[in-house]
Order: sequence, then C-alpha cells, then structure tokens
Amino acid sequence: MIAADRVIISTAVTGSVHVPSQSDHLPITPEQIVAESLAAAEAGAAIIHLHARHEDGRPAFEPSVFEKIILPIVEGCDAVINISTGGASSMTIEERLAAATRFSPELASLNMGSMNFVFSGIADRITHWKHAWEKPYVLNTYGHPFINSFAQIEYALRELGEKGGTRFEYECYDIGHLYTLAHFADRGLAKPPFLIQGVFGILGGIGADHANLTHMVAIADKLFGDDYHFSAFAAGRHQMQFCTHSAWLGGHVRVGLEDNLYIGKGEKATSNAQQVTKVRGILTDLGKQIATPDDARRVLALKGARNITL
Ligand code: KMH
Ligand code: ZN
Repeated sequence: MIAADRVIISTAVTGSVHVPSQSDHLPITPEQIVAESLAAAEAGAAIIHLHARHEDGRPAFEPSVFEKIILPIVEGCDAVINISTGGASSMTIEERLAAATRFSPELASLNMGSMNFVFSGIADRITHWKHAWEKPYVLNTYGHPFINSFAQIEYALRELGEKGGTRFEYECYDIGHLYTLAHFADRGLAKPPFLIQGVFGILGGIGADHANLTHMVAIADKLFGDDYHFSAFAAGRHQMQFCTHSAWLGGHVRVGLEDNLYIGKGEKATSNAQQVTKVRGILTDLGKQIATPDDARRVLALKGARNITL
C-alpha cells in the first residue's frame, strides 16, 4: 500500500440503496444533492461520490439530471467529482455509464464483480412508505444480483479510462475482486496507482469483520505492492470503525449517507457534512492530516478538474 501522507475523505452523498422513507435527511433533488456536496467539501471531503435521483427519489442515470448536480458543485467548490457507474441494479451498463461518459470526470466508481447485493431487509423496518416504488425496489434485490461481468468492467475501463482519462475508485466487496483487478492490471487496462475501495458489510459481499479488512490489505499488498492506495468503509453501523481501521493502516476513508444513515447508535445523521466532521475528528485524534482536493489529485494521478467535460 502507498501509505497516506494525508488522508483523503470521500463522501458518498446519496447513493441508490437507501430510500426516502428511511430518512428525511437523504438528499433527493439536485438542489439538495448540491447543497449536501458543497457542505461536505467545506467540512473536509476531498472527493464527492455522486449518484442522482428523480424528484420522487428513484435512482436516475440521465445525464440531464446529473447536469443539474455537477455544474453547480464544480462552480461551488474544488472537490474531485467521482461519478458512480454502479447506478442501480435495474439499469443497463450503458445507462450506468451514461453520466460518466457525458462528463468524463476525474474519477468514476467501478464495481469489480457480480454479486448478490441485498438490501430487501429495509422493508422490514419501514412502516410508512413515502413512495410506491420504494418497497418493490428494495425487495427486488433479494432475487436479482448486481451484475458486473468482465466484459462490462472492460467496457468501462476502455470507454471512460482509455478514451476519457478518467481514473477509478475500484469498489471491492470481496477478496476475489482484488484478483479481478489484478487481471485487468496485468492486461494493462487498469493502470496504477489504483484506488482500492474496500466495501464491507453489504449482504452478499464480505462481512464487516475487521479480520477481513486486514486480510484484504494483505492480499492487496501481495498483488499490487506499492501500486495502490487503500480506502475503506463499512455499510451501516460499522462505518466509522472501518474508516478508523483503514486510516490506522495508512489508508483513506469514505463516509456519507449512501453508506450509513446514522451518526451514532439510534441517531440519524442530519447531513453528510456531519459524518465528514465526525471522521475528521477521529482522524485528527489519530494524528493524521487531512488531504485537500489537490492532494488527492496529486497522489491519485488524476487529470485535473479543468479536463472534465462541462
Ligand atoms: N447501486 C449499488 C448496487 C457504486 O456507486 O459504484 C452499488 C453502487 C456502487 O452503486
Ligand atoms: Zn455509489
């Protein structure tokens, strides 16, 4: 691992897993996503990981919706824009890549394997649904895996990486996903330095056990040596512990309402910035410096904000 001089805080502000009925603080409209992103950047996030939603909260892939989000964020702060290519399991790969193709961002997420990605359990905890689409949407994940074939990964690497100079947040939900990344690195399609985002605690992926994080780093060290940066988070209540563990080992961190709707036990987070502030405090207590967006650009070898297509 390339040990972090300064820890990069990524914030995933809305995602496509949580639904509006779970929290009044989940940003939905472009205006809300922009405000949450700017506040997170102000609080110390160097990278903003973006999804979009329609007015009723349904995940959106349309570049026209992303336009209303990305243009004001770029105007309002210098954080690195990271466009998700995960989208939602119901979208085609072309739909999932549409926004990243349109904007050619500095970073895009890339999911490194097909897997069960189950969050149907949300339905057990909601008594009042705000929108009719939400319940079937979450229940659908029990029977429909999240597909990320080798052909799709190669397509994203070529369309976004080779053609546009976009680099990737390699989302690894299991140890096998590291070997998939190594395969694409061996073929020269994925280029170092890699940003490996270890994702723990998704039902269908590797669990939120700290031994798994240690093991993921050990295998990544074996496969990639000093060619990679590590970052991690856990979905749900283990979020901050996994950020702390990653930083302790020399890695970076990701927070945000995409990954966890809470700020503490039983207490909903009121904003993304609140989670950024919390992790920043933990990092500072550990004696860590916080990376600026330009620090992140330098260490991740990003092409620069001027080279995205606005
Ligand atoms: N939509 C989820 C199944 C990412 O942002 O790349 C996963 C996801 C991850 O969207
Ligand atoms: Zn995401």
